[in-house]
Amino acid sequence: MVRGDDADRLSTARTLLCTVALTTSIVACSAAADDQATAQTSRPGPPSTSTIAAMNSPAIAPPSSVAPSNSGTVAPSQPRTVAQGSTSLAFDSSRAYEHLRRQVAFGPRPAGSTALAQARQYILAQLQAAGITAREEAFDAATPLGQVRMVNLVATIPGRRAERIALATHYDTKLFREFRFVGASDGASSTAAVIELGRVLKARQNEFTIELLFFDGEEAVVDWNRNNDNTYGSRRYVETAQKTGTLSGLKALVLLDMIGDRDLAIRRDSNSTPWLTDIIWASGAKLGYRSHFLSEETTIDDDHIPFVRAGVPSVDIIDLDYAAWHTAQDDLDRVSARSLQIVGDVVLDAIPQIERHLAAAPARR
Ligand code: 1BN
Ligand code: ZN
Repeated sequence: MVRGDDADRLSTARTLLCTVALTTSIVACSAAADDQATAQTSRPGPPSTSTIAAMNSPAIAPPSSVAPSNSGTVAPSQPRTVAQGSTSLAFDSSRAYEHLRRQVAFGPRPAGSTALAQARQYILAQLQAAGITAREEAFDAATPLGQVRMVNLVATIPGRRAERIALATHYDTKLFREFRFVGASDGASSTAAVIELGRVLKARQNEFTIELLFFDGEEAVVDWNRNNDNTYGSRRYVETAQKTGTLSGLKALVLLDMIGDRDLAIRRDSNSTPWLTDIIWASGAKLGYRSHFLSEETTIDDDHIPFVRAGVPSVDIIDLDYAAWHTAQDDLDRVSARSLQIVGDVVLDAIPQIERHLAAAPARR
Protein backbone atom coordinates (compact mmCIF):
# COMPACT_ATOMS: atom_id res chain seq x y z
CA MET A 1 0.00 0.00 0.00
CA VAL A 2 1.34 3.41 -0.94
CA ARG A 3 0.37 6.45 1.05
CA GLY A 4 1.06 10.13 0.59
CA ASP A 5 4.41 11.03 2.08
CA ASP A 6 2.98 11.93 5.41
CA ALA A 7 -0.72 11.49 4.96
CA ASP A 8 -1.05 9.15 7.92
CA ARG A 9 0.24 11.83 10.25
CA LEU A 10 -2.37 14.31 9.15
CA SER A 11 -5.31 15.08 11.35
CA THR A 12 -8.77 13.64 10.82
CA ALA A 13 -12.10 15.43 10.97
CA ARG A 14 -11.88 18.66 12.88
CA THR A 15 -14.28 21.54 13.20
CA LEU A 16 -13.09 25.09 13.43
CA LEU A 17 -15.28 27.66 15.04
CA CYS A 18 -14.27 31.09 13.95
CA THR A 19 -14.85 34.54 15.28
CA VAL A 20 -12.00 36.65 13.97
CA ALA A 21 -13.01 39.68 11.90
CA LEU A 22 -10.89 41.73 9.55
CA THR A 23 -10.21 45.16 10.89
CA THR A 24 -8.12 46.78 8.19
CA SER A 25 -9.94 49.06 5.82
CA ILE A 26 -9.51 48.01 2.21
CA VAL A 27 -10.37 49.21 -1.27
CA ALA A 28 -12.19 46.82 -3.56
CA CYS A 29 -11.18 46.25 -7.16
CA SER A 30 -13.49 45.52 -10.04
CA ALA A 31 -12.43 44.16 -13.41
CA ALA A 32 -12.92 46.33 -16.46
CA ALA A 33 -15.86 45.23 -18.60
CA ASP A 34 -13.93 44.75 -21.81
CA ASP A 35 -17.00 44.47 -24.03
CA GLN A 36 -17.97 48.01 -23.16
CA ALA A 37 -16.84 51.38 -24.44
CA THR A 38 -15.87 52.31 -20.89
CA ALA A 39 -13.27 49.57 -20.78
CA GLN A 40 -10.49 50.14 -18.30
CA THR A 41 -6.95 48.96 -18.54
CA SER A 42 -5.24 46.55 -16.20
CA ARG A 43 -2.70 47.98 -13.82
CA PRO A 44 0.03 45.44 -13.26
CA GLY A 45 1.34 45.50 -9.76
CA PRO A 46 1.28 43.84 -6.40
CA PRO A 47 -1.61 43.91 -3.99
CA SER A 48 -1.41 46.85 -1.63
CA THR A 49 0.40 46.22 1.61
CA SER A 50 -2.74 47.12 3.56
CA THR A 51 -4.63 44.43 1.68
CA ILE A 52 -1.92 41.89 2.40
CA ALA A 53 -1.88 42.86 6.05
CA ALA A 54 -5.64 42.54 6.23
CA MET A 55 -5.65 39.01 4.87
CA ASN A 56 -3.10 37.49 7.17
CA SER A 57 -4.56 35.61 10.06
CA PRO A 58 -2.51 34.98 13.18
CA ALA A 59 -2.22 31.33 12.13
CA ILE A 60 -0.39 32.08 8.90
CA ALA A 61 2.76 34.18 8.68
CA PRO A 62 2.72 37.22 6.40
CA PRO A 63 3.87 36.62 2.84
CA SER A 64 7.62 36.82 2.47
CA SER A 65 7.32 38.98 -0.61
CA VAL A 66 4.67 40.82 -2.53
CA ALA A 67 3.13 39.51 -5.74
CA PRO A 68 5.17 39.76 -8.95
CA SER A 69 4.68 42.75 -11.19
CA ASN A 70 2.70 40.73 -13.74
CA SER A 71 -0.10 39.90 -11.35
CA GLY A 72 -2.54 41.97 -13.40
CA THR A 73 -4.27 43.58 -10.45
CA VAL A 74 -7.12 45.66 -11.75
CA ALA A 75 -7.48 49.33 -11.05
CA PRO A 76 -10.96 50.31 -9.92
CA SER A 77 -12.67 53.09 -11.89
CA GLN A 78 -13.64 54.74 -8.62
CA PRO A 79 -12.32 53.35 -5.40
CA ARG A 80 -15.21 51.59 -3.72
CA THR A 81 -14.44 51.60 -0.08
CA VAL A 82 -15.77 49.59 2.75
CA ALA A 83 -19.51 49.03 2.55
CA GLN A 84 -20.32 47.15 5.71
CA GLY A 85 -18.25 47.60 8.84
CA SER A 86 -14.66 47.18 7.70
CA THR A 87 -15.42 44.41 5.21
CA SER A 88 -15.70 45.01 1.49
CA LEU A 89 -18.77 43.63 -0.29
CA ALA A 90 -16.99 43.43 -3.64
CA PHE A 91 -14.71 40.69 -4.92
CA ASP A 92 -11.13 41.89 -4.45
CA SER A 93 -8.73 40.39 -6.98
CA SER A 94 -5.73 41.64 -4.99
CA ARG A 95 -6.77 39.40 -2.13
CA ALA A 96 -7.61 36.52 -4.46
CA TYR A 97 -4.31 36.80 -6.29
CA GLU A 98 -2.46 36.69 -3.01
CA HIS A 99 -4.32 33.49 -2.07
CA LEU A 100 -3.22 32.05 -5.40
CA ARG A 101 0.38 33.10 -4.91
CA ARG A 102 0.54 31.65 -1.42
CA GLN A 103 -0.69 28.26 -2.63
CA VAL A 104 1.85 28.19 -5.46
CA ALA A 105 4.57 29.02 -2.92
CA PHE A 106 3.80 25.73 -1.12
CA GLY A 107 5.00 23.95 -4.28
CA PRO A 108 3.41 20.87 -5.92
CA ARG A 109 0.34 19.85 -3.91
CA PRO A 110 -0.74 16.33 -4.89
CA ALA A 111 -3.19 14.42 -2.69
CA GLY A 112 -1.53 13.14 0.48
CA SER A 113 1.44 15.53 0.34
CA THR A 114 2.81 17.80 3.06
CA ALA A 115 2.40 20.79 0.73
CA LEU A 116 -1.30 20.03 0.32
CA ALA A 117 -1.69 19.83 4.10
CA GLN A 118 -0.05 23.28 4.28
CA ALA A 119 -2.41 24.62 1.63
CA ARG A 120 -5.32 23.17 3.59
CA GLN A 121 -4.21 24.92 6.76
CA TYR A 122 -3.86 28.14 4.79
CA ILE A 123 -7.42 27.83 3.44
CA LEU A 124 -8.79 27.08 6.93
CA ALA A 125 -6.94 30.05 8.39
CA GLN A 126 -8.32 32.38 5.72
CA LEU A 127 -11.86 31.13 6.28
CA GLN A 128 -11.40 31.56 10.00
CA ALA A 129 -10.17 35.12 9.48
CA ALA A 130 -13.35 35.83 7.53
CA GLY A 131 -15.44 34.42 10.37
CA ILE A 132 -16.55 31.38 8.36
CA THR A 133 -17.09 28.03 10.07
CA ALA A 134 -15.40 25.12 8.31
CA ARG A 135 -14.88 21.41 8.85
CA GLU A 136 -12.50 18.83 7.48
CA GLU A 137 -13.89 15.60 6.06
CA ALA A 138 -11.06 13.07 5.84
CA PHE A 139 -11.24 9.74 4.03
CA ASP A 140 -8.97 7.06 2.59
CA ALA A 141 -9.21 6.87 -1.19
CA ALA A 142 -8.38 3.66 -3.04
CA THR A 143 -6.20 4.83 -5.94
CA PRO A 144 -4.11 2.92 -8.50
CA LEU A 145 -1.11 3.74 -6.27
CA GLY A 146 -2.79 2.37 -3.15
CA GLN A 147 -4.67 4.04 -0.32
CA VAL A 148 -4.23 7.81 -0.04
CA ARG A 149 -5.52 9.94 2.81
CA MET A 150 -7.60 12.80 1.39
CA VAL A 151 -9.43 15.66 3.09
CA ASN A 152 -12.35 17.72 1.77
CA LEU A 153 -13.07 21.07 3.37
CA VAL A 154 -16.69 22.11 3.86
CA ALA A 155 -17.47 25.64 5.00
CA THR A 156 -20.91 27.06 5.69
CA ILE A 157 -22.25 30.62 5.51
CA PRO A 158 -25.77 30.54 6.93
CA GLY A 159 -28.49 32.26 4.88
CA ARG A 160 -32.13 33.05 5.56
CA ARG A 161 -33.01 29.58 4.29
CA ALA A 162 -31.38 26.30 5.21
CA GLU A 163 -31.23 25.09 1.58
CA ARG A 164 -27.76 25.43 0.13
CA ILE A 165 -26.00 26.73 -2.94
CA ALA A 166 -22.44 25.37 -3.16
CA LEU A 167 -19.41 27.14 -4.59
CA ALA A 168 -16.78 24.49 -5.24
CA THR A 169 -13.19 23.98 -6.33
CA HIS A 170 -10.49 21.36 -6.11
CA TYR A 171 -7.39 22.34 -4.16
CA ASP A 172 -5.06 19.45 -5.03
CA THR A 173 -2.64 19.57 -7.97
CA LYS A 174 -1.86 16.75 -10.35
CA LEU A 175 1.09 14.55 -9.48
CA PHE A 176 3.90 14.75 -12.01
CA ARG A 177 7.24 13.13 -11.25
CA GLU A 178 8.94 14.30 -14.48
CA PHE A 179 8.59 18.04 -13.78
CA ARG A 180 7.58 20.49 -11.08
CA PHE A 181 3.86 21.20 -11.37
CA VAL A 182 2.51 23.99 -9.15
CA GLY A 183 -0.95 24.45 -10.71
CA ALA A 184 -1.25 28.24 -10.64
CA SER A 185 -4.43 28.00 -12.68
CA ASP A 186 -5.20 24.29 -12.21
CA GLY A 187 -5.83 24.16 -8.49
CA ALA A 188 -4.71 27.50 -7.03
CA SER A 189 -6.82 29.95 -9.05
CA SER A 190 -10.26 28.53 -8.27
CA THR A 191 -9.31 27.84 -4.67
CA ALA A 192 -8.22 31.47 -4.32
CA ALA A 193 -11.47 32.70 -5.85
CA VAL A 194 -13.65 30.55 -3.59
CA ILE A 195 -11.82 31.83 -0.49
CA GLU A 196 -12.41 35.42 -1.60
CA LEU A 197 -16.03 34.74 -2.59
CA GLY A 198 -16.53 33.34 0.90
CA ARG A 199 -15.21 36.53 2.46
CA VAL A 200 -17.60 38.66 0.41
CA LEU A 201 -20.62 36.39 0.90
CA LYS A 202 -20.02 36.18 4.64
CA ALA A 203 -20.40 39.97 4.76
CA ARG A 204 -23.74 39.82 2.91
CA GLN A 205 -27.15 38.63 3.94
CA ASN A 206 -27.84 35.74 1.55
CA GLU A 207 -31.22 34.16 0.91
CA PHE A 208 -29.79 30.65 0.62
CA THR A 209 -27.10 29.14 2.81
CA ILE A 210 -23.80 29.19 0.94
CA GLU A 211 -21.57 26.16 1.17
CA LEU A 212 -17.92 26.44 0.15
CA LEU A 213 -16.48 23.09 -0.97
CA PHE A 214 -12.74 22.50 -1.37
CA PHE A 215 -12.28 19.03 -2.87
CA ASP A 216 -9.19 16.92 -2.50
CA GLY A 217 -8.24 14.35 -5.13
CA GLU A 218 -9.87 15.82 -8.22
CA GLU A 219 -6.79 14.95 -10.24
CA ALA A 220 -5.99 11.47 -11.48
CA VAL A 221 -3.18 9.79 -9.61
CA VAL A 222 -2.25 7.86 -12.78
CA ASP A 223 -4.84 8.01 -15.59
CA TRP A 224 -8.11 9.99 -15.48
CA ASN A 225 -9.80 7.60 -17.90
CA ARG A 226 -9.02 4.32 -16.13
CA ASN A 227 -10.32 2.73 -12.92
CA ASN A 228 -12.32 5.77 -11.77
CA ASP A 229 -8.99 7.49 -11.09
CA ASN A 230 -10.43 11.01 -10.70
CA THR A 231 -12.75 13.25 -8.64
CA TYR A 232 -12.19 11.31 -5.39
CA GLY A 233 -13.23 14.20 -3.16
CA SER A 234 -16.41 15.21 -4.97
CA ARG A 235 -17.56 11.60 -5.30
CA ARG A 236 -16.96 11.15 -1.59
CA TYR A 237 -18.90 14.31 -0.72
CA VAL A 238 -21.95 13.19 -2.74
CA GLU A 239 -21.86 9.65 -1.29
CA THR A 240 -21.68 10.98 2.27
CA ALA A 241 -24.38 13.60 1.73
CA GLN A 242 -26.66 10.95 0.21
CA LYS A 243 -26.10 8.67 3.21
CA THR A 244 -26.71 11.42 5.75
CA GLY A 245 -29.72 12.78 3.86
CA THR A 246 -28.18 16.24 3.40
CA LEU A 247 -27.84 16.16 -0.39
CA SER A 248 -31.52 17.03 -0.88
CA GLY A 249 -30.86 20.41 0.75
CA LEU A 250 -28.20 21.21 -1.84
CA LYS A 251 -30.09 23.02 -4.61
CA ALA A 252 -27.26 24.09 -6.93
CA LEU A 253 -23.51 23.70 -7.39
CA VAL A 254 -21.24 26.25 -9.06
CA LEU A 255 -17.85 24.67 -9.73
CA LEU A 256 -14.82 26.82 -10.50
CA ASP A 257 -11.71 25.28 -12.08
CA MET A 258 -8.78 26.76 -14.00
CA ILE A 259 -10.00 30.36 -14.01
CA GLY A 260 -6.61 32.06 -13.72
CA ASP A 261 -5.55 31.98 -17.39
CA ARG A 262 -4.36 35.46 -18.44
CA ASP A 263 -6.18 34.85 -21.71
CA LEU A 264 -9.48 33.83 -20.15
CA ALA A 265 -11.80 31.84 -22.45
CA ILE A 266 -14.60 29.85 -20.84
CA ARG A 267 -16.91 27.68 -22.91
CA ARG A 268 -20.34 26.37 -21.98
CA ASP A 269 -20.24 22.77 -20.86
CA SER A 270 -22.84 20.35 -22.21
CA ASN A 271 -22.63 18.26 -19.02
CA SER A 272 -23.72 21.25 -16.93
CA THR A 273 -27.36 22.11 -16.17
CA PRO A 274 -28.72 24.44 -18.90
CA TRP A 275 -30.68 26.89 -16.71
CA LEU A 276 -27.72 27.35 -14.37
CA THR A 277 -25.31 27.79 -17.27
CA ASP A 278 -27.72 30.35 -18.78
CA ILE A 279 -27.71 32.38 -15.55
CA ILE A 280 -23.90 32.43 -15.33
CA TRP A 281 -23.50 33.36 -18.99
CA ALA A 282 -26.20 36.04 -18.70
CA SER A 283 -24.24 37.61 -15.84
CA GLY A 284 -21.08 37.40 -17.94
CA ALA A 285 -22.83 39.20 -20.82
CA LYS A 286 -24.42 41.79 -18.51
CA LEU A 287 -21.03 42.66 -17.01
CA GLY A 288 -19.45 42.96 -20.46
CA TYR A 289 -17.49 39.72 -20.52
CA ARG A 290 -18.80 38.04 -23.67
CA SER A 291 -15.22 37.73 -24.88
CA HIS A 292 -14.41 35.57 -21.83
CA PHE A 293 -17.72 33.69 -21.45
CA LEU A 294 -17.98 32.29 -24.95
CA SER A 295 -21.15 30.95 -26.53
CA GLU A 296 -19.51 27.83 -27.96
CA GLU A 297 -20.11 24.57 -26.17
CA THR A 298 -17.77 21.77 -25.17
CA THR A 299 -18.11 18.69 -22.95
CA ILE A 300 -16.22 18.57 -19.67
CA ASP A 301 -15.67 15.82 -17.14
CA ASP A 302 -14.91 17.34 -13.74
CA ASP A 303 -15.98 17.51 -10.08
CA HIS A 304 -19.54 18.53 -11.04
CA ILE A 305 -20.31 15.15 -12.62
CA PRO A 306 -21.08 13.27 -9.36
CA PHE A 307 -23.53 16.08 -8.50
CA VAL A 308 -25.16 16.04 -11.95
CA ARG A 309 -25.59 12.27 -11.67
CA ALA A 310 -27.17 12.72 -8.23
CA GLY A 311 -29.66 15.25 -9.61
CA VAL A 312 -28.10 18.47 -8.26
CA PRO A 313 -28.21 21.32 -10.82
CA SER A 314 -24.55 22.09 -11.53
CA VAL A 315 -22.34 24.26 -13.69
CA ASP A 316 -18.60 24.02 -14.36
CA ILE A 317 -16.86 27.34 -14.99
CA ILE A 318 -13.55 26.18 -16.47
CA ASP A 319 -11.04 27.52 -18.98
CA LEU A 320 -9.60 24.42 -20.61
CA ASP A 321 -8.30 26.46 -23.52
CA TYR A 322 -5.02 26.81 -21.64
CA ALA A 323 -1.76 25.89 -23.33
CA ALA A 324 -0.04 25.45 -19.96
CA TRP A 325 -2.58 22.83 -18.79
CA HIS A 326 -0.79 20.02 -16.94
CA THR A 327 2.65 21.40 -17.83
CA ALA A 328 5.45 23.01 -15.84
CA GLN A 329 4.36 26.31 -17.40
CA ASP A 330 1.17 26.49 -15.31
CA ASP A 331 2.83 29.01 -13.04
CA LEU A 332 2.46 32.65 -11.98
CA ASP A 333 3.51 33.92 -15.42
CA ARG A 334 0.38 32.44 -17.02
CA VAL A 335 -2.28 33.75 -14.64
CA SER A 336 -3.68 37.16 -13.81
CA ALA A 337 -5.64 38.81 -11.03
CA ARG A 338 -7.92 40.26 -13.68
CA SER A 339 -9.16 36.81 -14.69
CA LEU A 340 -9.96 36.08 -11.06
CA GLN A 341 -11.82 39.40 -10.85
CA ILE A 342 -13.91 38.63 -13.93
CA VAL A 343 -15.02 35.25 -12.63
CA GLY A 344 -15.54 36.56 -9.10
CA ASP A 345 -17.73 39.42 -10.36
CA VAL A 346 -19.78 37.08 -12.54
CA VAL A 347 -20.40 34.56 -9.75
CA LEU A 348 -21.41 37.29 -7.30
CA ASP A 349 -23.79 38.77 -9.86
CA ALA A 350 -25.27 35.34 -10.62
CA ILE A 351 -25.96 34.18 -7.06
CA PRO A 352 -29.10 36.33 -6.52
CA GLN A 353 -30.41 35.16 -9.94
CA ILE A 354 -29.81 31.55 -8.92
CA GLU A 355 -31.60 32.20 -5.63
CA ARG A 356 -34.54 33.75 -7.47
CA HIS A 357 -34.75 30.83 -9.87
CA LEU A 358 -34.70 28.30 -7.04
CA ALA A 359 -37.21 30.24 -4.94
CA ALA A 360 -39.61 30.45 -7.88
CA ALA A 361 -39.40 26.75 -8.70
CA PRO A 362 -38.78 24.99 -5.40
CA ALA A 363 -39.64 21.54 -6.70
CA ARG A 364 -37.41 21.73 -9.77
CA ARG A 365 -34.00 20.06 -9.46
C1 1BN B 1 -9.56 19.86 -14.82
C2 1BN B 1 -8.37 20.26 -14.36
N1 1BN B 1 -9.50 18.56 -14.97
C3 1BN B 1 -8.29 18.15 -14.63
N2 1BN B 1 -7.56 19.18 -14.26
C4 1BN B 1 -10.58 17.73 -15.43
C5 1BN B 1 -10.43 17.27 -16.82
C6 1BN B 1 -9.88 16.03 -17.10
C7 1BN B 1 -10.86 18.07 -17.87
C8 1BN B 1 -9.72 15.59 -18.41
C9 1BN B 1 -10.71 17.64 -19.18
C10 1BN B 1 -10.13 16.41 -19.45
ZN1 ZN C 1 -5.68 19.23 -13.70
